[in-house]
Amino acid sequence: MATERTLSIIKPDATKRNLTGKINAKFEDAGLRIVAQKRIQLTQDQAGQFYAVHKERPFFGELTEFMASGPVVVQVLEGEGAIAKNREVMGATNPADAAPGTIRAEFAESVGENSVHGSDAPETAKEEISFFFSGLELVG
Ligand code: DAT
Ligand code: MG
Repeated sequence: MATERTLSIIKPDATKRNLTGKINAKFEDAGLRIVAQKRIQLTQDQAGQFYAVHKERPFFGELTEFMASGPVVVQVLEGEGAIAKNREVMGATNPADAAPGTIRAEFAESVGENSVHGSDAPETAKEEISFFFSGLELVG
């Protein structure tokens, strides 16, 4: 499998609880390399642009309000099959369904406040990485 890059976000529920290091250890233990990372505060409008694909969903307002409720850590993870591997380490969207040992099983508070985001396909990974990072911030 090819080396890939994916966009990860450590969400406000996790940054508030000081879990960035514990979550990053899960990525690194799974062989994912953190090749870019920054802590930022999104506006609700920016969160809405990022999650535009969900704008017709009933939880869109709740989701964008939550994503703007505190700092997030946005990061680029790299590795063999990084997109699928990251989704595996994250666990299912709803923590009640997440496999034991996954980030969401261990740390997520609810389906909405579920600690992490990860891109779901090569095309979205590319778009999401360029949403947050310029070429200069990404070492080749
Ligand atoms: P994922 O983050 O696993 O890719 P998704 O793309 O379906 O999940 O949804 C994006 C985010 O929206 C998800 O991480 C949390 C929120 N969300 C999804 N379903 C929800 C629901 N039923 N109620 C509240 N928030 C929800
Ligand atoms: Mg998704």
